Amino acid sequence: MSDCIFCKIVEGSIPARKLYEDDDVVAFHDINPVAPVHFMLIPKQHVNSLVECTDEHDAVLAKMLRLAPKLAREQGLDTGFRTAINTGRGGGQVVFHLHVHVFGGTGGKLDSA
Ligand code: DGP
Repeated sequence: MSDCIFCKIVEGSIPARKLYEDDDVVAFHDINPVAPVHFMLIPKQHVNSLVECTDEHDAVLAKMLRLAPKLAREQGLDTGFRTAINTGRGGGQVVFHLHVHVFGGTGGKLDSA
């Protein structure tokens, strides 16, 4: 998707503070963090949201969820973290490229995503 900002981050045409990358997934820090640590995991292959996911996305969805605790630990979130997948306009989704938010570092006092 040529007008997708997260596809541009995948391609490298827009800079991002990446913390992880492999053939399927990229993780980078959120530009508007809501917590001391706030990054997101995205699939490299464009899919709008969780609603559009099909069987072919099972592997990358599992990979993102399994990477979340590993990357959270690497970012110092030793006591836990929160995840969020905003889905659709009604779910607060602003960027229509599937992403898993991971955030923490506020000592359990997070009350918004
Ligand atoms: P959501 O509401 O779940 O669609 O959140 C989209 C998030 O994406 C929001 O927290 C801000 C972040 N974001 C938007 N544009 C950029 C960008 O260009 N770079 C980075 N690193 N994050 C972005």
